[in-house]
Amino acid sequence: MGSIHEPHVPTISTSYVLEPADKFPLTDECKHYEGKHQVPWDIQKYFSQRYSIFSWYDEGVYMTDNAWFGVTPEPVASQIAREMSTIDSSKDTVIDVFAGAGGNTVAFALSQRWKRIIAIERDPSTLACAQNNAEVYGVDPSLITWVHADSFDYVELVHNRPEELHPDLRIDMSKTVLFASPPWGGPGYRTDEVFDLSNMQPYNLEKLHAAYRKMDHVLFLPRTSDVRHIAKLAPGDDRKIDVVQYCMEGASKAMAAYIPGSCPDL
Ligand code: MGP
Repeated sequence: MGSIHEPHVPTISTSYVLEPADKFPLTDECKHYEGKHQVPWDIQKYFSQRYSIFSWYDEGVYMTDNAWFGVTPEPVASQIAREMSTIDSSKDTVIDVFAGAGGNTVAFALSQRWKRIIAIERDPSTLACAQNNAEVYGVDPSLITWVHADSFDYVELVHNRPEELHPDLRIDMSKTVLFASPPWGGPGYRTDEVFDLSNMQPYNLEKLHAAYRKMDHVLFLPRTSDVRHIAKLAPGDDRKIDVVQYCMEGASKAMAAYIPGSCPDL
């Protein structure tokens, strides 16, 4: 008996180095703690502040244990989103390069200021939490393009090989603001009276600046960061960097530096 031959239809598939992420499933690392007794000791302080971190915590917010240290509390994330809303209206895209559990991404989305939000997270469980939390907050899913990647790889592709990015991840740098809330190397920063940003781990100020300097960007940094160090990043004598301290209940939580991009050919 002869075999049946299917006609050979060539398929054209285009694969990109980075593509938008699908919905990631919650994993065992993604937790919604309901009582302090369930919470590891080193994050119990943050659990006590859970409603200032996410006011809708009880509606089903999930976080990984590592995300608790760095997530931006909701009032601060909302204030930053309000401040960034006043950035010149030619900008229509914001990139949250360290999306974490989604605190800032959700605030950007709720501000309704941005046509596109690109949110990058390299840990799959943390990304799953962020996607879940955006849903909890009722964010329009079409507003956020999630990316599962190392954000330095993404930024490098944006600058040097944009054709290797899926079209939904390509951006016009002149219309984009980058927001970076990087890891600070844990809560140890608090022991320094003035925090030396050259020592920030795993990415110090020089590394962040080298990656972002061509774009308008906002760096979210320890409250005691050395502002003289930040001032050196201004891209010219006539350009200024705004540094804002964000406080809750009268005490600073962190600062943000609003840094203009330098000319692309610098
Ligand atoms: P904190 O270190 O817990 O200080 O973080 P706090 O709450 O003032 O504690 P106290 O005991 O000194 O009073 C304060 C805020 O900084 C957190 O809510 C986060 O928004 C932010 N934050 C803290 N860490 C360790 C990080 C980090 O590593 N990365 C980022 N991006 N933000 C962080």
